Amino acid sequence: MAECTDLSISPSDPPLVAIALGSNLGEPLQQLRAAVKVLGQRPGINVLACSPWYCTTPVGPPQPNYWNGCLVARVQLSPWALLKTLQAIEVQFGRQRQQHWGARTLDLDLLLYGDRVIATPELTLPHPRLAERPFVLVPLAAIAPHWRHPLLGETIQTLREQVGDQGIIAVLSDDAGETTFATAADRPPPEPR
Ligand code: A4P
Ligand code: MG
Repeated sequence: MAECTDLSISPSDPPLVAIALGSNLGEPLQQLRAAVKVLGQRPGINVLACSPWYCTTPVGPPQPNYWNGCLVARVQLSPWALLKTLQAIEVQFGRQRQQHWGARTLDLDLLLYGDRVIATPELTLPHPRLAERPFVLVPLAAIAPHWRHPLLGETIQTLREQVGDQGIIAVLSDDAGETTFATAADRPPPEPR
């Protein structure tokens, strides 16, 4: 029998993936929460953790502020099948691709798929801009601080500390049915390593 050298696709250990969510059109928070629910209902996707939601200043052309978050899931889909699923859900939520980095009702980016490295225009893993974006690293570090970037070798927490808090305006947590809201400055400092 052929040996399975790619542990991330071992059937007994479905791979962990990290997905970034963003929205700045319509009702962003409602859309983001609904998108998490829809994702978790898809066959082969088991959502394990979802970050708080962060209000962030837009990167790109002038447009409204974003709400951003991240989730971690176990999946029984290939990276390409998962990307197709994410794109279908974006369309379901009224996503229209009009302008590069322009405003959108829902953006779902595949950030990490285990430790897979893929370099094609259709799908690049890890996500090519993951390591430079506070609006991705701050939420991801809240739920997956120890995950190591497969190319850079650094943990998400280290990368998050390197980029800082620029553009993070506020954080909103849905934990235990309660919503707490704080400006970024209210957050406690990171624990010492
Ligand atoms: N693609 C390749 N790799 C991936 C991947 N890992 N995940 C391809 C998702 N898609 C991937 O994506 C463009 C193409 O990338 C697709 O054909 C896909 O096959 P898209 O979703 O159609 O377009 P996009 O999202 O406008 O492009 P892009 O370059 O992915 O934009 P980003 O990087 O997602 O940036 N500011 C704040 N504060 N918060 C935001 O969330 N988002 C953006 C969009 C800009 N500014 C922002 C935010
Ligand atoms: Mg995108």
